[in-house]
Amino acid sequence: MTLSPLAPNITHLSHTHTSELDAVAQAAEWLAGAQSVVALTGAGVSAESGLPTFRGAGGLWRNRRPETLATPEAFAADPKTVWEWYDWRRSVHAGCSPNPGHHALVELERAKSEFCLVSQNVDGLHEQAGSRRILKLHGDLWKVRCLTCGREERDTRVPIDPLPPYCSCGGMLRPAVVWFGESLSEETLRAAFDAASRADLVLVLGTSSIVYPAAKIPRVALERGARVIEINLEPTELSSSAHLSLRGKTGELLPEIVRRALGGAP
Ligand code: BV8
Ligand code: ZN
Repeated sequence: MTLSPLAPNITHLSHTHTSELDAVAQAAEWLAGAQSVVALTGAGVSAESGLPTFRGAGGLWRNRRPETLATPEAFAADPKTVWEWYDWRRSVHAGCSPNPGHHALVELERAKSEFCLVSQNVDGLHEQAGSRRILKLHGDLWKVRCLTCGREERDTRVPIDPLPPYCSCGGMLRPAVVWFGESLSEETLRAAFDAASRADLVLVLGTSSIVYPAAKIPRVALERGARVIEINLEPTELSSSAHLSLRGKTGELLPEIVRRALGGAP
């Protein structure tokens, strides 16, 4: 266990440290005593369900990075190609199911009266696992919105044919997700920041903490004195500010922490 020079109470644990067990015990103790919990999730939480993350290996599609496809400009220039990327992602998602990390968050929601799941993920696995109190910052891969009449509805066709799809009004449909350079829903963002400012514990799970404004959520909580626990395979932009940064898989560490926090024997 190495203590960061930045703040004496920060511990960084490598996957191999035996003290990782201490960190799991410490995280479980903080979680057991927390009154108001926020969990911020990213693509890493869905990785163990078989979904490629954004910036990790496998995140490329036809050698293009998501940042060059998930933009209004890319869609305007070539809607068919952008839809082919989303259709491919929907087909990959259709074969995936929630993993123990998703299920641990459902248990936490049921056990904590003040709990808010704030997700950057658009894959629908949290809802599939049973999460109900969820703020979807970046939209939903399984919803489409008409560029003409604005109608938004659930669309689970796999594959979608033909691409791009059209609305009954004749307008072109787009994925109902937030692209880079697009603003998030004011209402959703306000609810997320409100939850973060009320929280006494924030779990930051499987995110590189690069994308804003989502990455600001744990920092708002830190400023208000909340504890922040991160679980990630590798160090991130947030690690040096987190009180506890565990190296490991969310699908393995989070269920163990939740099990202990909710009364399970160590
Ligand atoms: C906004 C939906 C106001 C689409 C997504 C310049 C010009 C314009 C904007 C900007 C700019 N510079 C910065 C910005 C702001 C920009 C931004 O933050 N850019 C980044 C790249 C620097 N943000 C925006 O544009 C936002 N809007 O700011 O509006 C505005 C308006 C106009 C102009 C300026 C500002 C909108 C952001 C939303 C973008 N949409 N997705 C789609 O999905 O198709 S974001 C996309 O990234 C996904 O939602 C994803 O969830 C999100 C974050 O990525 P992560 O989830 O963290 O995934 P990543 O692969 O990065 O990391 C995975 C992590 O998991 C890794 O750390 C890995 O180690 C770990 N991991 C892997 N496996 C496991 C694991 N950990 C544990 N266990 C495992 N098993
Ligand atoms: Zn329409």
